[in-house]
Amino acid sequence: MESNVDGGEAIVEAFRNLDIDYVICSPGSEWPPVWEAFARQSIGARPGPKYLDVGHEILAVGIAFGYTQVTGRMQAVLLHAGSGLLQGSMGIQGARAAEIPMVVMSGESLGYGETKGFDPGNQWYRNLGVVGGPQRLAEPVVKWASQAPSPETLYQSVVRVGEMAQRTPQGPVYLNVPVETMMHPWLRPENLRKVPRAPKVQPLAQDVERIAALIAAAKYPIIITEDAGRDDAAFAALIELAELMGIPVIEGRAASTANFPKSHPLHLRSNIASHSKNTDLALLVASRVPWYPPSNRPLNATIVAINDTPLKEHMVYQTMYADHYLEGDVGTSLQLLREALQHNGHSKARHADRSAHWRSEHDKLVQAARATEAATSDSKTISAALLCRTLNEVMPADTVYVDETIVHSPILREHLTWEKPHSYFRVPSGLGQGLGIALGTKLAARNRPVALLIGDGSFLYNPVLPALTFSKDQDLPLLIIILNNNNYEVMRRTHLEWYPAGVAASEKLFHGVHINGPDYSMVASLIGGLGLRVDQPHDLSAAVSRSLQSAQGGRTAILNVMLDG
Ligand SMILES: Cc1ncc(C[n+]2csc(CCOP(=O)(O)OP(=O)(O)O)c2C)c(N)n1
Ligand SMILES: [Mg+2]
Repeated sequence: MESNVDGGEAIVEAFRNLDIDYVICSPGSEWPPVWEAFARQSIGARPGPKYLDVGHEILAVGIAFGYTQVTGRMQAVLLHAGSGLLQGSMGIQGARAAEIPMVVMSGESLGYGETKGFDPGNQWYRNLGVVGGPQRLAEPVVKWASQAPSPETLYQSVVRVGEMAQRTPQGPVYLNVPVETMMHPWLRPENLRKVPRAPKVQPLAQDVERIAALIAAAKYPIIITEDAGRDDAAFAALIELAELMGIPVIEGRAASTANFPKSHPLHLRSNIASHSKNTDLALLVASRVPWYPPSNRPLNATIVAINDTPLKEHMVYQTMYADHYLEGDVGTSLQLLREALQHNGHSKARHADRSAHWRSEHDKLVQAARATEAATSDSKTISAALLCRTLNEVMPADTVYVDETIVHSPILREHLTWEKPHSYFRVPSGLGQGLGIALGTKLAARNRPVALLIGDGSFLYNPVLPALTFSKDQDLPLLIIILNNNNYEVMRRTHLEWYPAGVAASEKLFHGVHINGPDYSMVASLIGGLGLRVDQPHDLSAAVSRSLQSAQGGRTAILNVMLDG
């Protein structure tokens, strides 16, 4: 047994055995026991997670989010008391919705300075206490929230939250660790072991056979997906199933990632409505909100939801009108379906006609998109389509795009090209998370260029200075491209749509849209980065190239692109 260690060591030891790579902390005065354990880890040159200090909670949560999104590996986030937890709660809520496993912890003091020989600091008595404990604040945005019961149970409590976070549906789990519990001596048990990762779960064979039979019998099957590409194996399995049966793949409006190669002949972009009348089988592959309003479903189709957790507890209302469910790991389910169909005599050759038909539809859609991009050639202003065209020309094929734009997001999804999984990530709802998620993405994918595409309003909502500081300090250069229309354009469009003949429309007197921002690119100079503002279409390509070079050379670039709307 190791002597002289306390609860701080128990926590870090649990992180080691949970295989956590990074402990991302927005500091607070409860954490000296954990810092002491990290100091011991450094001095002893022991293997273990790397500790990172971050200057804002949204950033800390976003970095963990972005890293896990790319690697699939759960990380730990340490926040401060109730206040830091509240500050980070928008990001934690985003992680819950995106099913990102995460251990989130903060502390409280239970002794209020009355324990002989230990003063936690009078701030805990004056300001920091939360009636009922900080877990009350976390409850609505995590899977499970509670207090570590005692020093003796602390290690296993941390292990347990880590294990829970990785069970389906994956998500953030919160543990409150009182200061006194962390300061209490801990006798490390001798037989501590690595914690197993959550096993994958697969559907029953008879359910797979039943769905395979539906696919085999369908005349006009379609696949709709939003999240299949989160997992490399599911991305690959989706291609194999689609190719075997000649089924087109359509990405839903809520697609959160790159789910299918853009150039694949079975990729039919995102127009679900054009298939609604004729499809007789809609396979919803990791697709939770395939059509809107929810009742606007394909009426003649059998609907099959294929997902590990098709019914999302974080949603207030959700119906897919599913006739069948295939539940379990998505990649495994798709692979089992393909194997069952192959076993029953299906082959690419047998469905070659259907594949050829969809190839020609795919070609038409691609041509239409290229034509829209080409039409920007002699434009006097910069449109989002021109920006996409330029990015397609200049950026390397392995670029990862992180998207925190609003009105431009559908244009980006339509026009940007990518082929590999993890080439695109949509930032979850709640403006301000883009920079953190982009930094976490870069932390996980240091060899790939990471480009954050962000609206000017969205940029304002981000903790820009802490993010730039972290980027410089941790050598995580980003390419930040601001799609600047100098307003909250979505608010103007919403107002106009609701009141087409209203006073605001006739007088051009809109509220809720005003920004009048500075040249945001200038903040790059604070960290020795490159800042460029571009107004003219003919300057765009060179500006993107210079920004890319800067980021590739280790200096974050901020490119402020003045758009025409
Ligand atoms: C934290 C938070 N506050 C407010 C909103 C409401 N909101 C949604 S979009 C938006 C405007 C974003 O502006 P910008 O990034 O410039 O995009 P544009 O509307 O110009 O496309 C706002 C304020 C939000 N989503 N999240
Ligand atoms: Mg804007």
